[in-house]
Amino acid sequence: MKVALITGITGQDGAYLAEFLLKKGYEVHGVKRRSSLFNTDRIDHLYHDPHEPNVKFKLHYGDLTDSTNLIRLVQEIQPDEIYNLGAMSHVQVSFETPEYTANADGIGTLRVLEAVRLLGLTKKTRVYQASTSELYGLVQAVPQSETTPFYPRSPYAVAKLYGYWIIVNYREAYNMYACNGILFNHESPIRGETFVTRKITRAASKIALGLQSCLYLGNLSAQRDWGHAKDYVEAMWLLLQQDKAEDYVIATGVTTTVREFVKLAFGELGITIEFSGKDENERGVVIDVDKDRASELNLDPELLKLGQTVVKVDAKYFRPAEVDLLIGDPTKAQKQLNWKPKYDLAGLVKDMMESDLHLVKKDDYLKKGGFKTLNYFE
Ligand code: NDP
Ligand code: GDR
Repeated sequence: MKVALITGITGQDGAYLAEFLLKKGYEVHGVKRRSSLFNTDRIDHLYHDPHEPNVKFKLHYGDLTDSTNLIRLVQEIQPDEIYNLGAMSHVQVSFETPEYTANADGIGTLRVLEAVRLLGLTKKTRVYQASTSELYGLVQAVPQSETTPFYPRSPYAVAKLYGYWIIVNYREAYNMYACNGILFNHESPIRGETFVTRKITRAASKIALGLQSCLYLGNLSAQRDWGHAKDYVEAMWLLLQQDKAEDYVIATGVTTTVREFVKLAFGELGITIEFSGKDENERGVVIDVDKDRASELNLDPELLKLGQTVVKVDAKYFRPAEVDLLIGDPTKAQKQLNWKPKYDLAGLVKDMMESDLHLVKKDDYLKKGGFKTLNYFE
């Protein structure tokens, strides 16, 4: 039985990857941070009481900023594979916490590699690094492939640049099986609520139920290559199953603006949005409501009025330096890993909207029953 160690197990990708590896028969260990509230929502369904026999899923307290902790965990677990997914992963927040981001995302990667090296596990343990399309930053060429030059545009991306190169360096210097998955944006129903796709799918659901009046966004013209996280965790695993460690771009090859994503999300609810105005004055207005779709979804078709503004721009969401256009070239992964995503953008939006509409309806039901519902901040 193979043993895997995942940092960032409580995050979107950690949860899907853990599920994927358990299905493959792995023993899965995850590093979770101590927090004052439970932070294991995404993986609770995988958890078993550790007193039961043959438990295959184990959690350990730890942090990427703590090398002795990482060394101890790697020593105890003796993993065949480490997936380093832990990171302060929000680009905008990295402008506010640049030093912490460098420590966790950049030096954190070094700490994982050093744990493997110092414990003499370079021949046994393979390391996957969660690298990112944010490395490309300021557009040099499109579509972006493994050979496109990097030009990071945020403290997050600069920290990840260190992570990328230290992986390459340890591979070359110590002959380790260490590789970078340069993953383009990937989303899902369990995506963090402050990333733009999830912010949109949740807000569209709330607006359709009359629980929110307007969605405030930043740069509507940013273009992203959005895939589904379920497809992308399979690629992570494939990267560690090859004869030779190499770096790969994982992407769909299709790019879409934030504006278009908004239209698709509302479209799932039968609500047609049209955008007008420029820059900070741009707004999204309801121009049609499909009554059949509304009744199919048990929504009130009269709730939204034609001409009603449901999307506005708030400059507070603009970034000090933006990444305007990402579109990946996944040819190498398709050819060498035989990797192909199952979801397209329409499938992704549908999956996220179904889930968020369900969650918001549940919240609404609780609220109407006089129960306290969750507050969401972003
Ligand atoms: P999430 O933000 O959902 O999850 C990040 C995880 O890292 C969480 O488990 C978080 O713990 C943990 N973490 C944060 N700081 C530390 C720390 N100091 N020590 C240990 N763990 C820490 O991110 P995703 O799942 O979306 O992304 C996974 C990885 O892939 C990240 O490294 C991200 O930068 C990278 N990436 C993501 C892409 C995407 O589109 N999703 C694309 C390309 C790369 P907690 O739950 O306690 O906050
Ligand atoms: P990104 O994802 O920065 O690409 O990083 P995010 O969803 O935060 O932003 C995508 C684009 O949307 C624009 N945008 C907004 N973004 C947010 N969060 N909130 C808004 O209100 C908003 N309005 C417009 C942004 O400016 C940006 O252009 C994600 C993370 O998962 C990283 O960890 C990962 O490395 C990259 O994807 C690939």
